[in-house]
Amino acid sequence: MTSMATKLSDVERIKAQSRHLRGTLVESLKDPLTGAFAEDDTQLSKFHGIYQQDDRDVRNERKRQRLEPAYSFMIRVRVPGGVCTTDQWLSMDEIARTRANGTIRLTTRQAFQLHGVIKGKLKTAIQGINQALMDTLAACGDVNRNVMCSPMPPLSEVHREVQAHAESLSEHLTPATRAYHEIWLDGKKLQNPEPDVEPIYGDTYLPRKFKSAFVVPPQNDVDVYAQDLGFIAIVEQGVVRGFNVTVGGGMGMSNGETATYPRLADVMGFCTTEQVNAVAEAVVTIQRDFGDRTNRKHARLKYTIDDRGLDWLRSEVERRLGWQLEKPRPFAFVGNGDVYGWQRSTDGLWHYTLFVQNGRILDAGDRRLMTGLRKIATAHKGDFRLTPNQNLIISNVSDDDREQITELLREFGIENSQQASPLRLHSMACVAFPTCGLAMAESERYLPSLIDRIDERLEVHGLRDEAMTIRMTGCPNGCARPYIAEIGLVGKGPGQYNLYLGAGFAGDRLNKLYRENIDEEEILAALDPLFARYARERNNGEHFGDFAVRIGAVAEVRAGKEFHLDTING
Ligand code: SRM
Ligand code: SF4
Repeated sequence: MTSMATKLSDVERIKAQSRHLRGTLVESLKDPLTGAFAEDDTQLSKFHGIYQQDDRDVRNERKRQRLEPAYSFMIRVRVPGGVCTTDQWLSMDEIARTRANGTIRLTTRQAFQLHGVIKGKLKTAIQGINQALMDTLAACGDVNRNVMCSPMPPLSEVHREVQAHAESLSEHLTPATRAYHEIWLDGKKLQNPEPDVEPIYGDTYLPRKFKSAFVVPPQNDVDVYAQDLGFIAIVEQGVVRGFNVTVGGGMGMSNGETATYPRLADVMGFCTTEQVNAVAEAVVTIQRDFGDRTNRKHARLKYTIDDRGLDWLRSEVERRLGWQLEKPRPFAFVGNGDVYGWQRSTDGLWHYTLFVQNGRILDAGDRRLMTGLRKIATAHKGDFRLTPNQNLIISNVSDDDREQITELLREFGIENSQQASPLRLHSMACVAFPTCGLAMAESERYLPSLIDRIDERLEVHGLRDEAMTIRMTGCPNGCARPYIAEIGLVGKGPGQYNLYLGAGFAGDRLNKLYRENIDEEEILAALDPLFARYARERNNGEHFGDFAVRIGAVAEVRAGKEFHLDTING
């Protein structure tokens, strides 16, 4: 028998015994003796958008004092396409201050996260989120996660249409279990008398997490190639003709395990707008049936495709659909970041893309982001869009109201020009310490000061105004999509990072390891000579990532399987 016949992973047992994600979560919530959940429930709570964590800054000290870890929970709130109303913002702001650690985190998948919610406050926090007409179901777990969509401020009609597809797909792939309502909302909203079945997922859901996104060229802001399933809008004369379908993207890998690697998605074919949900359902159910349930490190769609081939996947999709996908249509991407500042859309309204460093909404010194956005949410008549790069768009502002919003941004010290260089505007860092249980090095708390120092080096070489993407994560899981940044920094241990170079500026080529396990001084020493050469030798309009490949600093990576092949270090 093949490796597929080996033992199922333990999470499979937990899912199978969970009665559609119920487990003993109700009992765990009531247990007064600990701030934690029972072990199996910590896996199931993820499907409800809830992660058990502990404060890693005090972990050792508490151990020394023989106290249990300082447990609290992270709550992830789904926001399909990142679109939320000002009322929803104000609710998140209130819940963050009264139930969590007083900050809001905008994620790399256009969702909200709250950190530091203690067990006793979990239920009222979830109920508050539900009252604001949002939910946390399927924000995590082995299911389809928050569906992303390009926020594309300038194109109002196209945005409305593509966003509607994102919402429809999100709805279509939401688990059907009533467990969420029973546990968190006391069954209040329960109107459906049907028995609890999961028509798409089945009793054991997917082998692993699954991610999908819609993108509208030319901006690849959602990083469509990092998604399990992507839909690239083909727009002609302002009309969405359909979508190129991409499959098999993913970032996560494990240190020292070359069988795990980041992989960019392949374009599989083209479908019309009416066919989107059917195509998605076919891909999801194929992954449900063929994904590896024995090894969670080999369980994403990217490995199913590399094991069986793209042609196999396409024909299995077509067999399930009963019709054939069309050939992909031409498209082009120019970058994977956000476009900042005021932009006017085709319907005459205005949108301000606001830089939010690493997605963290809080007041810090003169930059009073949390208070400022609360004031803006109160005054603003349009809505907000969370971007795929951890930023926020103040959306649908009329001519008459634009000045007032600008004034408020200025008053609270949060205008883009008040805070950021081009490098910083193209930066992202994952959460890492102190909440992430998997972090090996700092990320969100460290990248800002490292950028100060890299900016100094860029200044010396006359490159201060160059846009380059830089992304940091505290471990190789890749939550800030670091393997498609021109400068990728991935935590290996306290103060130590792997430096990756050579990704495409549009998120269309993976980077490659350039230096391993280096500290801040070594990072600067590695980058400095490359910046010097880039300033002198670059071609007109050449991006830093392309340059690094052209001069042979790193080899070009053409497929995920090549990611670990020997590096030509310069
Ligand atoms: Fe992630 C696990 C944070 C986007 C790949 N991710 C985690 C956990 C939940 C740690 C854990 O399992 O205990 C982190 C919680 C930290 C904390 O304290 O908040 C975490 N991931 C995040 C967020 C908040 C990073 C951010 O700074 O914004 C992002 C939340 C997105 C959302 O709203 O749903 C986030 N994670 C991503 C992305 C980017 C994306 O989806 O576009 C990736 C890479 C794409 C991919 O999935 O391949 C990503 N996260 C992972 C992985 C590796 C998965 C793999 O296939 O190997 C893990 C670990 C795991 O699943 O075992 C992980
Ligand atoms: Fe945590 Fe690693 Fe994700 Fe950063 S990349 S949030 S350290 S799992």
